[in-house]
Parts: sequence; structure tokens; C-alpha cells
Amino acid sequence: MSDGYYTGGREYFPGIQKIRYEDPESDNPLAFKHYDENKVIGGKTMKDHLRFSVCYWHTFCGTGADPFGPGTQLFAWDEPADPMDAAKARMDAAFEFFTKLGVPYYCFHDRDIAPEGATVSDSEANLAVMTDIALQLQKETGMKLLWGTANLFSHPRYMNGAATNPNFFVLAHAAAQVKSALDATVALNGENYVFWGGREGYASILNTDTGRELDHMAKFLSLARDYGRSIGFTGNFLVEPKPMEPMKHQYDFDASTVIGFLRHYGLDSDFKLNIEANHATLAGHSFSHDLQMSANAGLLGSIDANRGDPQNGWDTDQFAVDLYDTVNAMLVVLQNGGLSPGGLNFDAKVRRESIDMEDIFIGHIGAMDAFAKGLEAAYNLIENSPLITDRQNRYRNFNEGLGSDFENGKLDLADLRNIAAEHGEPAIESGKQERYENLINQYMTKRS
Ligand code: XLS
Ligand code: NI
Ligand code: NI
Repeated sequence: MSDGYYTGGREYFPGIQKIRYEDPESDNPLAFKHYDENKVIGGKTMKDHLRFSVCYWHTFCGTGADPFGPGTQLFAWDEPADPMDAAKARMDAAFEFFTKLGVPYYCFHDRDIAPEGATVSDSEANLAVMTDIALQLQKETGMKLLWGTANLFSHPRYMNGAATNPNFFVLAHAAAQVKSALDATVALNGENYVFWGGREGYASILNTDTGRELDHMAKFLSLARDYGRSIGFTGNFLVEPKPMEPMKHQYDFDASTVIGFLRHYGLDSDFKLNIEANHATLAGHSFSHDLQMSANAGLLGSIDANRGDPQNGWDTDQFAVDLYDTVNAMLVVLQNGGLSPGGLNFDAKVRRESIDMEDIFIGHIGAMDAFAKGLEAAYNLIENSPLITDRQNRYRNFNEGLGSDFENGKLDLADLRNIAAEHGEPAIESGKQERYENLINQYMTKRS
């Protein structure tokens, strides 16, 4: 049992009460304007549609440090000199934040919640102690774990990769970490387990045997799957695509690359994808593109919600406040039948210059409101606007006759040639992009 806020000790966010829904006209920065967790949309509450999650790393471990200067955000939970004391203080602060914000889920890397020890066994022991505390706090607060993961990118031993390191003994260390992070995830009833391969890629293709490394990565994932299933993990394993950063090239480049990888190695019945908005844009796609590719494959597992900056070519991990992004994302999610057991995890951080304690609340509140608004607009677009029927109608001549014969495999290439010759020049039809774009604006600004 920890000795902080929930046991009558220190309060880390004094003066901030539980965040409540207020009228959209309210100017209170510490209130929701659109996210009303009990509001029912299409038979499901906003809370159940959106399944919001707070990430541990940016929110409680980040301090605003960048390559040009140290952290600017000084947090009371970083004060204890002993790393385990600091971990306990941080966890108290985290659960205070989760419950005041009113999200149902959180996510962590092993090293976010427990410091690395001098040996594999010490690290395992640290994580076990912090897992017990987390379990206790979950019971007290009703918080749930969306996913756990292992940090296989910060320690210098992983500089040449973890599962794809050319040194087998580094790979073994990575496996030790994944084993222990899976134990923690299962102990905390985590609903998913994530692999983001930050250093699984290369800085130079000249010194890298990419074929061998990809085989190693697949083998590593399948061993993790086997171990997870053997200890009773029934949730989804998720791979999070990202094209680069920190490596020049990351193997999990984008959704389509990961889908191909999973299918090639026969991993697609246990693994799905965790799509991060800013990673999709780094890969030259839109957020909704990678969501849609995953949904098409039946592999949309979960979302890391954030946004990039169109002027910057890196992972800025800003809070998702762009309504176009959230409407487009929720259009895919709703047509996918929802996200469960995945969720919307805010893999996002406040800017280095945002140093007030309330800023991390304000960042999350804005993104939660943006997704709530996006959910409502997307639901109305699907249910009440002509968007879906118009789109389906573009494909109408595949619904019957020759088009339907083609879809059903009844025509060969020569048949198609003869049909073209017989039917003459087809009439061309407008794609009507502007009409679709106007529908988005119309429904986004409708009062609900
Ligand atoms: C980094 C990733 C990372 C994963 C978890 O860019 O987004 O935060 O979500 O390892
Ligand atoms: Ni992420
Ligand atoms: Ni990221």
C-alpha cells in the first residue's frame, strides 16, 4: 500500500476538483464542454464509445526536456531521492490525476512505473512491488489498465535494437523485460499488450541484415504471444506502427506494412494494430488512412490519440484538438463497430512552456472534448447524412449483373475485354469531393 493521497497523505494537484461536464457555453477551462460520460449515443454511453486512457510516460515521467535543454516542469513526485520512493509518489499522483480527470483507463511501460534495477532480478522485483501498489489503487479507484508494454528503447543496450539487435544477448534482455511486463499486465487485468519497436529498424542498411532481423522480430513476438497465453492473457497483442524516429527506418513503418508482416509470419490472429495519429502523418498518410487500412484488415486494435504539427517533421505528440481529425477517426471507429477492447489512449504531452499543474488537465480535457464532438458528428453523419449511401452508390454497378459476376469471380480477363468492347465508352461521373467535405463541416457544426 502506498502512503500518498489515497492513504491520507500528499495531494499532488491541490485546488483541482473532479472535472465535470458543463454547458458548452461555459468558459471554465477545467470543465468538459462536450464530453458528458453518461450521454448515450446510439445505445452506448460516450464513456463506453471512447474508452479514454491516460499515458503514464508523457504525463508523469516527462518533464519537458528536449535536445537543447533540461526539463522545465518540476513535479513534486520527482522529489524523493530514492527511485522506488519516487515511483511510489508518482503512482499516487497518477491515480489522483486519473480519478480527478475521470478517465476509465491508463497505460504504462514497465520503466515508467518502476525503475530498472542493477540486475534482471532486481528489475523484476521493483516491477512486482509497483504492480502490487497499482493493483491496490485500481481496486480503490475502479481504474483499469488498457495496456502494458516494455520500454525496449531507452537503455543504451538497445541502441542497435531489442528483438532485432545483432547481439543475441541483448535480445535475451529484451525478452526478460517483456516477460516481466506481461506478468504485470496480467496481474493488473490489462486488456491489451503493446509492442512499439522504437529501435527495431536501422540507421544504415549497409551494416544491417534486414531479412534476418525481421525473422528475429517475428520469432520474438511469437514467443511473447506463447508466454502471454500460457499465463492467462486473453487480450489482444498490439503492434504500433511508426516509420522512423528514433531510427532512420523502423520496420513497423505504417499500418499496411505491419499488416503484411503479421500475415506473412502468421501472427494476425493474436496481434492487431495500435494506430497513433502522429505516426501515421510521419509516414506520409493521414490518421484516418491508417485507421481505415487496419479496419479493412479486421485488425484495428486500439488508438494512440494525438496530433503532429504540419510544420514539423517529427513526433510532436500534441493533444488532439483538431475536430477534422477526430470526426474522420470516429467515422472509421464507428463503422468498425467500436474499439473495444482497445481504447483512445492520449499518447500526448503538453508543451515545454506549459508549466502549470493545471496544464496537463487542460490538455486532456481539450482532447476528450474534441473526441466527444467527433463521436457525435460521426454518428450523425453515418445515421442521418447521405454520406454513406452516396459513397455506396458510387459502386452500384457491382451490385448486380456483370459487376456482381466480376466480384464473385465469374469473369476472366478476356470476358472483361469483350464486355468493354460491347458496352462502349462508359459515362463518367463526378467524384463530388467538395460535397463530401461540406457534409463534414455541416455535421461538425450542428448543435447536438
Ligand atoms: C513513441 C510511441 C510510444 C508507444 C509506447 O513514439 O508512441 O510512446 O506508444 O511505447
Ligand atoms: Ni504511442
Ligand atoms: Ni509516438
